Amino acid sequence: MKRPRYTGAGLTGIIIGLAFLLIGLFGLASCQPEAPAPAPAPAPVPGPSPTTVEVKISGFAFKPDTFTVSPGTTVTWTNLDGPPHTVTTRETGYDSERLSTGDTFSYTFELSGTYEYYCTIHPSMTATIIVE
Ligand SMILES: [Cu+2]
Repeated sequence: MKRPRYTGAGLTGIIIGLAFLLIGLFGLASCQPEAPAPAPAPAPVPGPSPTTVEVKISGFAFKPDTFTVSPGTTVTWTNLDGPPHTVTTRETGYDSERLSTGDTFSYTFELSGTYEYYCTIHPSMTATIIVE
C-alpha cells in the first residue's frame, strides 16, 4: 500500500524537522548567555575630586607657567623669590596682592576658561591656566 508508506515518510520528515528545530533552539538557548559581552570592570570614578596644583614663583617666573586643570582645582602659588610678587588675573577673578618670600596664595578655578595672569610688580612675568 502506498498510503502508509507515504505517511511514514511524512512522519520521518516531521521528526527530522523537529530534531533540527530542537537543535536550533538549544543552540540558541546555549548561545544566548554568551551573547551580551561581559561588562568591563567598573573604573573608579569618585566624581569630581578636588585636586590641588602647586605653582612655584622663582627666578622671576611662574613654574609651571602654563597647564590645564579640571574645574574645581585649587592652585596654590608660593613665592620662593627674595623680591615680592603678585598673582593677578587680567580678567576679574583674583589678585593675591603682594606675596613676600614664602607667602602662598590659593585660588579655586570653578569655571572653564583660559585664565591669564601676571605679576603687577614685574608685568613681564606672565602665565596661563586653562580650565576645562
Ligand atoms: Cu613679580
